[in-house]
Amino acid sequence: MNAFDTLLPRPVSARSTGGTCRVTDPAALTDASTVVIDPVALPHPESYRLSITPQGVQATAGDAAGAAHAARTLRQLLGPDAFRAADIHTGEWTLPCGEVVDHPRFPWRGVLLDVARTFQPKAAVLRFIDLMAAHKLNVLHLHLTDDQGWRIEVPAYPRLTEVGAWRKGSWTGRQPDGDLTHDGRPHGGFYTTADLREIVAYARARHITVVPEVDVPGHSQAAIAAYPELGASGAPVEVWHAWGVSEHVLAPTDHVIDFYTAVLDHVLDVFDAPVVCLGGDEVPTKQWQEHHADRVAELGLDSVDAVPGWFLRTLGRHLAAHGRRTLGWDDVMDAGDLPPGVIVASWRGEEAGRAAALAGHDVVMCPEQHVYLDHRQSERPDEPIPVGYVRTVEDVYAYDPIPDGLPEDAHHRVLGAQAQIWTEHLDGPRRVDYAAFPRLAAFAEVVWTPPERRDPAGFVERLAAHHLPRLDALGVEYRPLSGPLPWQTRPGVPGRQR
Ligand code: TNX
Repeated sequence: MNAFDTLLPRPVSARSTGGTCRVTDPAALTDASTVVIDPVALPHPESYRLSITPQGVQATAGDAAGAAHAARTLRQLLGPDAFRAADIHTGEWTLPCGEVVDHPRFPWRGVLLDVARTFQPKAAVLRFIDLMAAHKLNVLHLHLTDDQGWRIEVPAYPRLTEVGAWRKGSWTGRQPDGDLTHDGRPHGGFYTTADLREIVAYARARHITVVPEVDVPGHSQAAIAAYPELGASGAPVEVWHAWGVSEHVLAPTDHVIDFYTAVLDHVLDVFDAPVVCLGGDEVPTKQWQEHHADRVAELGLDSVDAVPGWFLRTLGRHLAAHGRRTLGWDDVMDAGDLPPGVIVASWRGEEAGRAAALAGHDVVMCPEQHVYLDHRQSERPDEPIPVGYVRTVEDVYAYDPIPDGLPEDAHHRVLGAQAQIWTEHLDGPRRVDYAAFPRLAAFAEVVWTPPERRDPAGFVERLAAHHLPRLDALGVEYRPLSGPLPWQTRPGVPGRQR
């Protein structure tokens, strides 16, 4: 296998021409600012071309993102040691000679990182952005609010983080069965406005868009704990320490809309993404039935089932007035009155994505059956994650983002796909590594590489021989393909089985 066959994600075309090129300044070579931009020669978004001869390297890109991709491909061609930041400034380096022509299959190559269930410190988020960049992924969906924690400082409402960012413990097993015992270890944290500006700028410099999520009208118990008047029942609640779907939802009042409009104004100030996610998933209607029947009638809604749509429409109008689009989980289609322009995140399978695309909506494919990376990776009794279907790296690799049976003239509605890293059972960045990698490497190829260039038969071999050494060099604590799990061999890192 020549070096051009080891690239991940696999390029549109790559061939070896034999021989090598000596590199005297690898740091400059892998700096995107040295790449020539030529949008006429390379009109496709994010495209780049490499020509490596014994005399030198010619790197051309269609745009700045393409230049970054060119630099990332060159780093892979330099070999795994080029991923050790300290090493790249010293020593002798060579590149294999050859030609690469490349651009991504989809514009939305996303990863959701759930920082609400388990807070990820800023440094961990920045590191995660670097890992995404190395895999040519370009959308970081930050799940910032949920029942178990509110992670974004909002100056107008300090209790959101003073109260809402902290819980007294975490449920450690599967879903709760009524018995709400927890581990007794307080958990929390939040990002200041300065932190978030830094994260957004850091991502932008790597051509990654950070899409913020503020989940309404369900998954809101942490906000209700901070400001009980937001809640549909009016009763005081704690930040939740269990997992699952909380019955505590937002009240369908003007006060709540005003409150969230102010929250969104802050979000719009901090995040520059053209898209904001308003959640909309898993909303129990019981509290509206009990406490807000008159209000639902006054709003002219047929039933409580229409309340989530009312939230989405009302807050989505505010986003649209500021030039941003709304992203919602596919539950937002259940009431059948989805406003035009809303992007649907198809998570309960492919059906919602197909239906939304046929109805003229843009969609991001996130089916839990394929790309939920919080799910277990094997049936082994020592596999640490207690939930979900078994999803192996091969399963993720086999996924195709175009829903089965979607007519060709609607394919352009599929913006791409997104892997989800929910963190109920990942208690810190190390466990996030374990869940994300190497499955996220397989996902990177799903969203980047044209179908005819995918290699289901050879992928795992390529991964084991060539990409896991890159992840080792990056210090990623991935799940090995076989053998002991990382914590079963500590501290014996050398000779660890992949
Ligand atoms: C469903 S995906 C959820 C999340 C959970 C996840 C666990 C979605 C929109 N809702 O709140 O974290 O399952 O796999």
